[in-house]
Amino acid sequence: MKVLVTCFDAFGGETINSAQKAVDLLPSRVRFTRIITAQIPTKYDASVEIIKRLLEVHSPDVLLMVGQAAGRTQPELERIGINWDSASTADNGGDIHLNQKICEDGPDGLFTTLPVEKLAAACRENGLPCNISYSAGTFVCNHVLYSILYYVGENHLPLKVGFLHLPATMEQALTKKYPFMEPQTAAAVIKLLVSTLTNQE
Ligand code: PCA
Repeated sequence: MKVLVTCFDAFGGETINSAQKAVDLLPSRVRFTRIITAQIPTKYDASVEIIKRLLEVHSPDVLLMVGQAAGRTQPELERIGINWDSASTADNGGDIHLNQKICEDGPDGLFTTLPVEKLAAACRENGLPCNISYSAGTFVCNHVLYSILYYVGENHLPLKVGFLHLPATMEQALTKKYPFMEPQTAAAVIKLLVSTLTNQE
């Protein structure tokens, strides 16, 4: 099995992205599964195009996108991407999307295709916190999640797609009073998700 794990670069005035810190710690294999990692720019359009290209190049069985959601108390697997962009924060290309559909003809929401309940339970059984979230927000992460779910569905691509949002790191919590999780623990959560998916093969 092959899993593509993506993360984003720092955005919104931060100097690091907790997702990048965690993904940087991943090994290239977990059990019999190959892990390919890639960092994506936090830009509405470029991020989607880069992930589409990575899917063509690597043909993974699973795409797990990982993003930072400062303020969350624990890692959360997203259940759904919604067809809506609206954030006053500019992306890393200076683009601001306010109150607009992502895809004019697309459905209002698209569910992720990983077994999120089972995966979150597997993490907890192994002593790692993980929960389900029903909103990936309305910024770049949700945009990418919805766009890729739409693309994979329209093109009948044989891969499962999921999204994990991570809390801030301790370093980020020093200046803002975020709940935090260290990258080593966040990486352990990602590894557990991958090995649980491998066990299901
Ligand atoms: N988090 C942002 C975009 C990039 C990232 O890591 C979000 O939740 O939309």
